[in-house]
Amino acid sequence: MSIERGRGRVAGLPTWDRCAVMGVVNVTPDSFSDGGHWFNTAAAVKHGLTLVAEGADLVDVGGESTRPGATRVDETEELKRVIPVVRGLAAEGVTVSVDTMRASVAEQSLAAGAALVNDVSGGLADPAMIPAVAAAGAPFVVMHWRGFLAGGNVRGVYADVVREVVDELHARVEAAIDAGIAADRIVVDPGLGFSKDPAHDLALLAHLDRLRGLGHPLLVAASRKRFLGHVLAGAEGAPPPARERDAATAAVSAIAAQHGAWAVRVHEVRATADAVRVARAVEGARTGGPSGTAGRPAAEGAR
Ligand code: PMM
Repeated sequence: MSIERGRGRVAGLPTWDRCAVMGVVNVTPDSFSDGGHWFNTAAAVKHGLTLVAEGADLVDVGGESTRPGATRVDETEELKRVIPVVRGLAAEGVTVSVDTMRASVAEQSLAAGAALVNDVSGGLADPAMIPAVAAAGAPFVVMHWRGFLAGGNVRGVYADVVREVVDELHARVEAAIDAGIAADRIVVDPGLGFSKDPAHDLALLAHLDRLRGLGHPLLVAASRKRFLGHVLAGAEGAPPPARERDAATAAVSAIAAQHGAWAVRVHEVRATADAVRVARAVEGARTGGPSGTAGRPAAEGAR
């Protein structure tokens, strides 16, 4: 089976002949790596459209920081941040994903035109989430999550991180299917950096095949994360700031694409859009199949 055939398709979403690129728009004042920059509706919509022009296939809109120790925003504020941006991007024909742990935000985003619900808690933070997604018939990202992190990383203890993440994701996927979400609408994500240290993140990236063994399309979200800072710093050095981790992020995108990820979630799209196309071309050369005909969108002028 070629990587392409094994990459999987998500019912209810467009299909791509390569790893898809999910661009991130965080409508938050305090997000981990790009917070504060797109913190109003017009700027956030404009940024989402720029990401599409640069090669994003989907745009993930979030209104709540998932940074360790971040205080939760209340529901009204999250709705106020997210819904107009979802509506604005969907009206422009963008395939929008909503990054939320709240069923109400997911429901209203779907009503406003979102195509996919991305819940970093895998449905654990809000018991109404999975029933709401099931009722709407929407695709759902189940991320590996061990709970909110308020000080310390007490939940990040593993005897075998790959096995435990696979088993815990499997349990969440079963729960989602039992509650009525169609199996062909479920995407899995190892949740890099969530209750995981750099060695855990690297072990998961080294075993993407085991995650793909879950039998669902795989989303990899490494963008600007702490483990990349750790890798770039080396043994003694100080990690570069989040915004200086984009080349490293694109390297992970190439690795993820080569190992059959369905999509990668990134803040800086251009380099990753190139990386997934190169991975597709190499895959085509290896299998003798097509090398991927769709080039980058017309971002040339903007480069
Ligand atoms: N990470 C963040 C936010 N949303 N969604 C998924 N599916 N997987 C992730 O790993 C993930 C996510 C945190 O990163 P950010 O605040 O820099 O966007």
